[in-house]
Amino acid sequence: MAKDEMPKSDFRDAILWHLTYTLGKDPDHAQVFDWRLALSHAVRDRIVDRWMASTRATYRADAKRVYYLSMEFLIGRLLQDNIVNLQLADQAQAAIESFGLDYRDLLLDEPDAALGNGGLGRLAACFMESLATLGCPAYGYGIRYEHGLFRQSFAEGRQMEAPEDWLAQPYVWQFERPEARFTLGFGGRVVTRDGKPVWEPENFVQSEAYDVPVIGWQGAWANTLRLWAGRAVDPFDLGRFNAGDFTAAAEAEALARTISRVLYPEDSTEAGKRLRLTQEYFFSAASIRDILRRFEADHADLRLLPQKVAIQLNDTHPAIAGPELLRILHDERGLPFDEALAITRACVNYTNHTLLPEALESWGEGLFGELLPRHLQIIDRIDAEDAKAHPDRRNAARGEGRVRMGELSFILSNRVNGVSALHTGLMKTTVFADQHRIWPDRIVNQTNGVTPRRWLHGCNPRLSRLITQTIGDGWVGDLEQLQALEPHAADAGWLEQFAAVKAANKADLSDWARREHGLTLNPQALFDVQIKRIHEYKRQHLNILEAIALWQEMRENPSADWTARVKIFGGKAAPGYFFAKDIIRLINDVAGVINADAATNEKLQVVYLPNYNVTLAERLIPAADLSEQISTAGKEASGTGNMKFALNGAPTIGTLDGANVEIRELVGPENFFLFGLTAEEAEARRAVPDHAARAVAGDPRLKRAIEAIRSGIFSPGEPDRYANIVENLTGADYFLVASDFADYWRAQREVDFAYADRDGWARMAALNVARSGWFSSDRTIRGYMQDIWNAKSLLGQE
Ligand code: CJB
Repeated sequence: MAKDEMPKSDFRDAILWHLTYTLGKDPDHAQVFDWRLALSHAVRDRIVDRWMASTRATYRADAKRVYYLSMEFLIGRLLQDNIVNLQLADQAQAAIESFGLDYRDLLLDEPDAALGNGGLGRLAACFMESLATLGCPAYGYGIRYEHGLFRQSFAEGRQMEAPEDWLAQPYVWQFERPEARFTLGFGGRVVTRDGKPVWEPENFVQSEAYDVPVIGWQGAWANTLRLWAGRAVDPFDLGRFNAGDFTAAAEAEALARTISRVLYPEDSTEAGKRLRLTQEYFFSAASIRDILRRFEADHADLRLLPQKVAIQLNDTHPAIAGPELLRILHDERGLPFDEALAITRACVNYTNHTLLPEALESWGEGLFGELLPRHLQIIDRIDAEDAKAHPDRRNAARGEGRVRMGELSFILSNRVNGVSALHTGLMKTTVFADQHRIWPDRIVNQTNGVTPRRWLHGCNPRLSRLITQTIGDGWVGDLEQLQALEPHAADAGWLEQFAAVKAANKADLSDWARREHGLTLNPQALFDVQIKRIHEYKRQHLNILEAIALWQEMRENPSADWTARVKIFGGKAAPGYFFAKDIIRLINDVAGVINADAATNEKLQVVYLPNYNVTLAERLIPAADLSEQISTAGKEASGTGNMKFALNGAPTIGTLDGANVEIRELVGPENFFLFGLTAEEAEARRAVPDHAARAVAGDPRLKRAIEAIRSGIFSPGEPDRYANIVENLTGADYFLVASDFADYWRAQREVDFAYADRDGWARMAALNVARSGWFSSDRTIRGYMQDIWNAKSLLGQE
């Protein structure tokens, strides 16, 4: 094959061509890595045509574009996702196998792009895929972190963190756009010129764009995820270099690159650092400039902006985009302030993802004013205009010496949304009660969703095949069609096939766990899985307490008919969150003791898999029997893992929190293991003095489990290792672990009982699948398009 004969139609030839001419490798010497890159290039070629057609169609229609601004996009691997969406799986597999290679090995060779911490970042990635699937013209804007979320390992049970390095290899999915640069200012001062305020920044950096195309289901449409990297305005100081000061010569570049160097690993807590605010302004300001550049290329009248632009703030991290847009409209384009404010507000919308007070961002006005002096003035002016219109308003954006990003985002938004029905209701009565009183139409709900292409079709090929054999393949693009499975859940023959799928997935997971971690899992046991960030409100410590109590009871009563269980944990803790790190160590210590107990270890195992990430989730969820969603009611805004488990046939044990409430309504209360206080009861319980001590005193099982931790049997020689946890559980216990323990225990024994009836369990699991179609992120995005963005699909117009 010659270079000028780039093959388009034959996929196998296209791979060979890229191996030879793009990668410069002789097929005889190519490694898995080379073949994976060659395959990726061949796939990418097929995306590009559709990508350009979509962009052209958007320009032609002069359509409204949606801009999704997010500090995090937890993408994971893209090769399989792209192959699945282009429906190239069979061709790709056949081609790769014809070279004598293992197709799955190739897919698994790709590193995870972990540009996010957890739910919020993964939601953004699911949304990008659904936006493309629905043909909604949209751009994602974020940061191209050189290092994504840290790699986790354990040393004597303790979490160790190592830098993640996804860009150490060529990233085929990105297109560098060196021409799309903006120079952004920081610091300096505001002077008055001709009676007008003028910001004179002191420091400058450049933002450089990298574009990742995002292809929708069946390749019908493609959008762009544009990630910004920091670059110096003058990359190199030749004068200093020639004078011999080599370090100083490269200083500007090093500083600029620091901005996009690493993802902050805090999840649901406020980072509050200067670099974080710098990152936030950096990517928000670059995005706003890009949005305006695109708009102004075709429109002269800025008042048309809200008809052509919808901006979504994914939490408050990009909140500064609002004041930045206002500043440009007013200071640089000369619109009157009130008009600039009205236009900004008509374009911007804000999604709240948490009500935890420690996660609500605010900045000291000193730091804020130093970095963004003009924005501070603008925020004051917005507050002043607002106070004029609503004299009884209480929550200004600036107050008590701080700039409060939630308040700011609310004031500057057309719509504000929560991510589950319960969470949206709580927004109205708690954190945003005052704003809701003034603007009763502004808060709307959009319950989260997950993309079925990745979270069922891609990650669970066996179940996907069974579903398609049963009801056809329309469900992949229209998940509510899963309802058609419902009659089959009453058919014993079909249920047997369904149960065989789960058993095979569990066997796969067990094989992998043996190969990778030397673990022997009992595939007959119930696989009970809790995977998510480690946080007190998510209550992994409730789960491990139950494991301890169960183990104690098994030892006491070894001949009873126990349902065998493997409790599987996965998740990272923020490096500075010491309580969460203690929980990790406790789980590992407990696992060590329980797994070594020959009297019980056929019936109970505890496993903590390190370095939980998107890929591990794709492995675990299809193999799970039970989904642990046990947060303190009122604290988990939505959850999205809960949806993935239900969709893959793992019933939930859970509280009435976040989207659990909606999952339970849809799958039916008889197919969901409910326990625990409601959000309202939880609030009331906190007011009871000694609520934890009372709960412990009233529950001998709980008491004995806590005593075991206190005694040091899990930390030989160091009985105080978990003094903090013990003290918390018996003292303040803000997250009500002790209060919910007895009911959690009860629900777990209901699970045991239900699982012992394998046919009944398979039916329950199948009904979870059949009734989870509503949790597609396609449904969520349709909701945003209709209720928030007023954006239209261009499918069929490309
Ligand atoms: N969430 O992942 C994060 N990070 C935050 O800083 C705040 C919230 C999560 O967002 C998810 C997507 O909406 C929710 O499902 C989840 O409940 C929430 O904790």
